[in-house]
Amino acid sequence: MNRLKIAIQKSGRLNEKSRSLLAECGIKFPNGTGLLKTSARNFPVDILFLRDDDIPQYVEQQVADIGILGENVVYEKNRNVSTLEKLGFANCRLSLAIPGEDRFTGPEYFNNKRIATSHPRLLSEYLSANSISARIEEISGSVEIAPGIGLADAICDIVSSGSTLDTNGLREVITILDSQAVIIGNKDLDDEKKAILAKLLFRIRAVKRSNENKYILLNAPESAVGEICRILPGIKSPTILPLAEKGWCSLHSVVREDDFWERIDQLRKAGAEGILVIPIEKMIL
Ligand code: PRT
Ligand code: ZN
Repeated sequence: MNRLKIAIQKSGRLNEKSRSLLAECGIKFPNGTGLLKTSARNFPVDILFLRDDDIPQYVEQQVADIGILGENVVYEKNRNVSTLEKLGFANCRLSLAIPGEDRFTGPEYFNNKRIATSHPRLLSEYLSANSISARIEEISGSVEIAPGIGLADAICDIVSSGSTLDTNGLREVITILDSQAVIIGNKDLDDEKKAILAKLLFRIRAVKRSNENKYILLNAPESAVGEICRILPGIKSPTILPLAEKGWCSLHSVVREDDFWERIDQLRKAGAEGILVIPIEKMIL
């Protein structure tokens, strides 16, 4: 029986989330650290643990069939692979940052400067698209210390909260790329592997949707139901059940995590009471 080979990061920021995503998809595999390869017990997949930088090449060459990694690495490595699904975690951006005290005049600031980065391809694409001539100092880690030790005048690095830049007296001035974890795939999978992949993506989408949405229950006077249905459209439309108290009903629906608080404010204004919000375990449309 054919098995789909999934590459995930061996250790680092993506490791735990990648493992838990597979676990939430009901895929059971041994949890040992230090493993290079393992097989799921209840789903036809093998899991390879690799450095994220190597995943695009391995997927292109079909050492792995699919892989989970940051978009920044996918674009930087520029291999012949397809992006199959955005996963909504490990959100970050690739940005240019300069010493905090420097005046920033626009992209031309970088003319004739030395910029340290571990993303030389993306940086050089940005520089040529903006007709800037700068020197790229490629380093593999701790990019943020480069200006402090005199290796570079500025940096191009991954930023998430911005606190690393702050600590190192640097200021983010231009975002080159927004990134999140994605699944990439080999372009020539056979039909059997495609079928396993389709099953896996179906589960991943259900997990992703459940993380992006919450189940909401509330009580409301019947007169407010029309307005509340406009605020909470639901999957098809909200479920409405009568309450024992005359003139009142209970409404059940889903609400998106990202505009959740805004919706709650609108619901309270519309007359909703006793609002309960519950995590969703899986969401299948
Ligand atoms: O060993 P391996 O090569 O597999 O791992 P790695 O060291 O190359 O990568 P790792 O584990 O650090 O990051 C993996 C992926 O996580 C990256 O490719 C990004 O897609 C994503 N990601 C999300 C981040 C961050 N957030 C992040 N904050 N990658 C790195 N950082 C670093 C950044 O380089 C900087 O040093 O964190 C610092 C900035 O963080 P803030 O919060 O202070 O701004
Ligand atoms: Zn890496």
